Amino acid sequence: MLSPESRCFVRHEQGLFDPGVLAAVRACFVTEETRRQARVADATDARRVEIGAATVDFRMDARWYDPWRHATPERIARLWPFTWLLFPVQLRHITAVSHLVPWHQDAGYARLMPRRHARLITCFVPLEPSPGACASLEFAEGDHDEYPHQPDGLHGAALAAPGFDRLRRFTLAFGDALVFGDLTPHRTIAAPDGRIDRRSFEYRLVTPADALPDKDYFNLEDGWFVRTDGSRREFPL
Ligand SMILES: O=C(O)CCC(=O)C(=O)O
Repeated sequence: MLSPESRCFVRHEQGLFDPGVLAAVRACFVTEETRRQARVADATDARRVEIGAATVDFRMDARWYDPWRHATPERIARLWPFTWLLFPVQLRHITAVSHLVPWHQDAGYARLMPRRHARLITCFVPLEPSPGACASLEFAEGDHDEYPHQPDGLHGAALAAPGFDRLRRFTLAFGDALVFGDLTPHRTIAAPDGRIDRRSFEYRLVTPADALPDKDYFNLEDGWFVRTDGSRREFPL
């Protein structure tokens, strides 16, 4: 269980996902990637591809929710009361220095959205078989207010002058995730040997009370795609 009040935390969730299910989902990612990353819908999609993020077409796939469908209630309860995933999930395959996301708080990105959730958390799921040997995330510890953000190259929101003194990194195994609040400063870091080649999912979650009307979510507790008006569908397309 998480405290809905705290927006500044990071937790290493060990064994959140079934490694077999995650491996099958990773295989789909690898198989589909080239074809669906070529389906660039517009200029925004083109910018996503330039920073290693997925096109809208690639993000629209029911299989990206399989890791949650197969997670046990006990594991899902670790994230409670954040039980609604924003649809669609973000996918990333970073392969270049320009793909490294600079220091930011997710609240800074949320401000760029036309409609903003009051608060959200992120569940970062690395998809390479040995995540500890791949590019990952670094976090700044402590309590932080929301800082001003500005664009940095192709990245929409970055902290202007990050000067954090207490930094934290984690060594993840396949099936682990990092769960963090939307005021937790973080950035992408290259692998310990300097390589940049990592696929991942970024699931963003809200409490049902913070969900926005006329928007789709995936309800972790029953496996349906839901809206605040009570409607539910198998997949929102
Ligand atoms: O995938 C990455 O390297 C960065 C992800 C990130 O910054 C985020 O999920 O907020």
